[in-house]
Amino acid sequence: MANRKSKRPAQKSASNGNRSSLKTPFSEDRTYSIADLRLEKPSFTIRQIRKGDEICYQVEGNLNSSVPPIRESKFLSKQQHIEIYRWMLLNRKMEQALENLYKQGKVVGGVYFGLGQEACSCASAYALKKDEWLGPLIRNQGSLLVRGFSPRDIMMQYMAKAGSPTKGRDASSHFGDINERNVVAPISTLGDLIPVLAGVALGARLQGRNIAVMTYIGDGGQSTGVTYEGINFAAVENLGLVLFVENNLWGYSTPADMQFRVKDLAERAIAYGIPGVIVDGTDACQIYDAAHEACERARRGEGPTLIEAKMMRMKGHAIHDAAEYVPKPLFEYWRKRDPIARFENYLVNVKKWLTREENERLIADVDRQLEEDRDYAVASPMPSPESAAGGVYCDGCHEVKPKYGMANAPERIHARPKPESATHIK
Ligand SMILES: Cc1ncc(C[n+]2csc(CCOP(=O)(O)OP(=O)(O)O)c2C)c(N)n1
Ligand SMILES: [Mg+2]
Repeated sequence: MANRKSKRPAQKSASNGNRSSLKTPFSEDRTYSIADLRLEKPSFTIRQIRKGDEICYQVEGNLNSSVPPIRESKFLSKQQHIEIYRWMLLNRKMEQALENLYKQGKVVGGVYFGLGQEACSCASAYALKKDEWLGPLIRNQGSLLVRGFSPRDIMMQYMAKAGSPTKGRDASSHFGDINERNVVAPISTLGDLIPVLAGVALGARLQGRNIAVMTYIGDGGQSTGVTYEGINFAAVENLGLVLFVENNLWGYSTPADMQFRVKDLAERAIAYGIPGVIVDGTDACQIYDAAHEACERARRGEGPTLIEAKMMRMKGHAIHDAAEYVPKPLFEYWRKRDPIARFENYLVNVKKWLTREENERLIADVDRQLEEDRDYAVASPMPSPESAAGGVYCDGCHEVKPKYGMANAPERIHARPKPESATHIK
């Protein structure tokens, strides 16, 4: 995937994982390339302008291009397509239910949405094996569903119910499961999940296994120092980190065009010496294929992959933010590229893998599940006041056991591949 031979002439520049000829790991002649799976390359920029006393954003470029088709997956079966579609629907409809619960005053705190990003959350997490690890961010509720949390768990969490994953001690998404689902809880300090997940991969390797570990970082969060440190550590140690850079064009109210000078954030991979891939973040097949190849590379012990998913945050930062600063034509452009509507059209009309009736039944089934889960969550009790001080600090309640075997330091030396195989051109 990312390590494709470039057609461009050799250039002399900094060291990179995507070398075209590898007689030695530090050959003088280097060419670099970033794989790009997209079938459309949006070309517009967002500029800050002054209108009288007001500062606002304006979008310039071609916003009238036609919607691209879904890219055929190299790996997914018909059944797997339908499963991913169902996860995406569940993701979207659960967030709609959460929005309603918030408006009814039943949610404690805010709600964060992944509207427009469902393909990225669901199809990425779908590429992991059950015994591998995921570190989601706050928008990746779809990833949590795929890893086995139910809408009931997530809704109860937002309502701080006694039966929620944190038993009412946190009101949004700071929960994980280190026993069954192998999910590291989101860390609000952006970027910190990256070294933590790299550490999980290192831990597995010390226990004799090369596994894939997946996490996410936004276009805003990727600027943090710890992002660099975490990716670099994973790169140097050839750890199986699969990092999705979710470029949704906004970090709070700052447009991506005002956050970094590189054209594509996947280019950052060049400086880390690892493969970089660009995908259309609204195309579930592209997301899955890039994630699958990166996971396979991780399992072979060949190290990390950086995947930039380009899409658009279709709501404000959180429920309190009406996103008034986003130029309206940008919403219109991305609404036409809705990941669920496009995937539905692909399955029903292009592939004809779902009849209209089957699709309607599937949607009704998702609605029924959500209704049941919402009713259960609403009716379930709040924690008792006496329980407030319990379960805050670990008092030996978390027995941390090796997952894959006993740690064995010499194994690590054998498991770690030579630099050549980590950067080899396929
Ligand atoms: C290190 C750090 N700095 C600042 C924040 C505050 N903060 C929370 S979300 C956010 C915007 C993040 O934007 P982006 O990374 O693009 O993710 P998105 O919200 O678009 O998914 C910021 C600045 C934080 N949580 N951590
Ligand atoms: Mg962003």
